[in-house]
Amino acid sequence: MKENIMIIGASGQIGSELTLRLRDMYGAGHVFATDLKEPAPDILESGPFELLDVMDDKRLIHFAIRHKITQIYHLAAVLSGNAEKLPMQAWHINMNSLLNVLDLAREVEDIRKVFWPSSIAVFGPTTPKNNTPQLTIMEPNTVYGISKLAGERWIEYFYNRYGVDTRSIRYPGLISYKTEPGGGTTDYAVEIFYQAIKHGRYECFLDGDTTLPMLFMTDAIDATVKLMESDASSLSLHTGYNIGGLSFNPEELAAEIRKYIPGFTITYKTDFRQDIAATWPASIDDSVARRDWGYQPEYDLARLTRVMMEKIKEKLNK
Ligand code: NAD
Ligand code: AKB
Repeated sequence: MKENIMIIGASGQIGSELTLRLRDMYGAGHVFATDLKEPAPDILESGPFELLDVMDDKRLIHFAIRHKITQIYHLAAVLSGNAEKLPMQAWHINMNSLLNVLDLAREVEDIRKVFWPSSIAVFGPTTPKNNTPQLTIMEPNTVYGISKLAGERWIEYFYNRYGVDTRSIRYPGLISYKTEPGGGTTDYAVEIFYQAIKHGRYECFLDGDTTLPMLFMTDAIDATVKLMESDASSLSLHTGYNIGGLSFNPEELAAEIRKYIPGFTITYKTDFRQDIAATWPASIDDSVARRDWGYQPEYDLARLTRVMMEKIKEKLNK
């Protein structure tokens, strides 16, 4: 059966790269990008795009039927930093958008798989901080984390109750050069490169020793596609899979950047996002993802920094 894939939130940090990868794999005409806002020109030019609000359940169902959609990647959400500014609105968007998509998949027979990203934000202050296990104490105290944990319970419920093939990854902070991040706590690890190249200095909103799990976008996209392509029989989980990769703090990232910009300085002025980061893991045990579907990240901190420096310089010089 030919796949027709719908991406919701295609203009964001992940969607702007995932859409292009899926178009390479499935053919541009089979990957339908949607978002509330216009995407980058390469997405507009390489295949179908439509402005669509995921909260509009009627348009969603018409869209899915009209394009004979078989898989959905639902990426639209309010991220951790922005969610703390408007908690009720963030809860409404994060939960009801997911329920709209799950209900759509339950009703429309052609839709066979749904990908919805979870986050390391599902963990909280009582979770073991180092090498955080797949199954552990989860008492998140941010609205974003609570919505991700509730979302994980819902996707598993739809799998068990209605047979919707839901798949999910608990992404760590994602680092990329194409599209800037959309209001999270790990955003510093992208901002720092732009500020270092433009001004030779950066004022960080997290403390220098705040170690968090991070991943380069190429590894995140590879993991997503690998999970979605895996045989259903190999998957032992239909909640979010832990994936690790890198763990570093602002001080260590700054030291790596200094290899390219020796005079680079970092100063610290923490805000509410430090309190969020303090509740998240420092490193992740991803042995279940490695076992079930062969997760294997490739970028270390040195390689990630080299690519980010090169690509952001190129982008700023254009
Ligand atoms: P982003 O903020 O960059 O992109 C989200 C996109 O969703 C935006 O383009 C936005 O316009 C769109 N959107 C918002 N409301 C919408 C609506 N009502 N209808 C349609 N589109 C809407 O986010 P991202 O970083 O690409 O994250 C995508 C998903 O991955 C989210 O669920 C996020 O929680 C999760 N995630 C991201 C990271 C990360 O570091 N980027 C880490 C963990 C989990
Ligand atoms: C955020 O910081 O909100 C995201 C995430 C880790 O979920 N990058």
